[in-house]
Amino acid sequence: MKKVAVIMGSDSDLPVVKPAIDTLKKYGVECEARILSAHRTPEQLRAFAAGARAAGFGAIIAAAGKAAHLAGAVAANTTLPVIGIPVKSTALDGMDALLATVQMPSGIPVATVAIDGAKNAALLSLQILAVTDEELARKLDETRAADSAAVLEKDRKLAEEI
Ligand code: RP5
Repeated sequence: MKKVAVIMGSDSDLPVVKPAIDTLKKYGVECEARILSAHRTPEQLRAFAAGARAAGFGAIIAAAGKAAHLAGAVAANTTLPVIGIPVKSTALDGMDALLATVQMPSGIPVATVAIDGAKNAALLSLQILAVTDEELARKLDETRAADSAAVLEKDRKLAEEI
């Protein structure tokens, strides 16, 4: 099975990114976590993105805050699917990172999830891998069904209580 890369712009992003790593592990998908920055380590980031397909990756998650050019810089150097996580920082509550991540120019797509939306980033990467992996697709379907059943159970309990 293909691997998923999880890149963060700084070690300070790790608490936000951790749910993505945990979700990938829960589904048994190999992930490689890296700290690489569009601004602080541009050469190393470019080399990683350019070699990612040959290295066996099927999708790349990129999380960054502030002037969040990380996901875009990755996408500029690979045609693997790139999923951007805008990370909330203090000054502008993550709106800066959201706009920097989502507003990509035509031709270089980044699939952007919600601010701090690490779990959805992981799930989206799994759904991408599941296009060609029936076992993974089955696991994702099972989780959806279980999540749905949990909501319906809460709905039933609420109706009983009120
Ligand atoms: C971004 O700037 C990083 O992704 C991080 O979210 C933010 C702050 O980085 P540090 O100053 O904490 O290293 O590049």
